Amino acid sequence: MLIRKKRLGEVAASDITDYQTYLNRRQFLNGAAVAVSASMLPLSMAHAESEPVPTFKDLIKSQYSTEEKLNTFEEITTYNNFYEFATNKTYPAQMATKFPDKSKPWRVVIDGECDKPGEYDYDDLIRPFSLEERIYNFRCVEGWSMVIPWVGFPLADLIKRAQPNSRAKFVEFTTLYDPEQMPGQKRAVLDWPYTEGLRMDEAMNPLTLLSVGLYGQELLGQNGAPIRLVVPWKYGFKSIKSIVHIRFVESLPVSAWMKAGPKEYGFYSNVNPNVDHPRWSQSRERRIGEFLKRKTEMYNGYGEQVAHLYTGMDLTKNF
Ligand SMILES: Nc1nc2c(c(=O)[nH]1)N[C@H]1C(S)=C(S)[C@@H](COP(=O)(O)O)O[C@H]1N2
Ligand SMILES: [Mo]
Repeated sequence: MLIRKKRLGEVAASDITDYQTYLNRRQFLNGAAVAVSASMLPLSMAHAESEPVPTFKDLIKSQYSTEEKLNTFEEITTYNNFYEFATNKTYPAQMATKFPDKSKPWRVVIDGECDKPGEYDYDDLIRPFSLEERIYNFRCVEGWSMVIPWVGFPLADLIKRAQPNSRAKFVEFTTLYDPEQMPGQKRAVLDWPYTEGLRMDEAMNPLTLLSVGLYGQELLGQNGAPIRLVVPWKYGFKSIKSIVHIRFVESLPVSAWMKAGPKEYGFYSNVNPNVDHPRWSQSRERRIGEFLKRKTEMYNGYGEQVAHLYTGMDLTKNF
């Protein structure tokens, strides 16, 4: 995949029209919804009631954005993976409508091998960081993919603020553990809470984001509100949702998926069409909304930005 390089700060007309076209179409659908009762509408249209409010304004498309066609807001918010709510793809949207509970503060702890650890309320955490780069990411997971206009900031910005020390080799992330809010955690499908990890250089790569929104509005529960990771050259499960803890560590963090299936889920999980999952081929993917499968690209098309991180490594061993 070609990533069109753009100078920072350059605003293309399409950056604005993507979202404006979307809003106009929503308005039209809302009009139609008055005539037909919501229960008669297909799921995607019934969604018209929860109209996105563009919370984030004056967003500028990042130089790393792809020009590929975006998936729709409906697709992105109704086809999800979020085991804390359900193990299928459609229930998280229905189960996470009240998540996270707005009456509870969302706290994020940053600690481990760093000079400036801290515990932040969500608003304080994100306030210092610019949200003006909207990155059109592209995830590819177990045969499906989407193109999503994430709103977020580079994880590197937060890492610099925390000032990791020389022992910090990896970053470990942890999702909220609260079975009352996340009923899936009452079942032992994974070793809760969900955890993930990145090597420090992966975490510092400018493509690695902390995302707080998509399509100009705050993240919905099913997409990992209020803050989640986005690592576009890795399989989807690396992009951990609803983060409450970021920790700098010396040794390789064992993620929830590595514990669940060490032969199937490695630490790196870079998108690689040449290395199959033990139970399925990873050479092709279905872009949600398309009928025919397309070829999966090495590093999900981001090789130019990330291949250097893995030079000299055997990618069949370090899967
Ligand atoms: N905490 C948590 N994070 C998670 C998951 C999960 O079950 N729990 N699923 C992962 C997987 S497998 C995928 S494919 C992506 C899906 O993100 P999306 O629903 O926003 O498309 O989230 C990832 N992050
Ligand atoms: Mo996934």
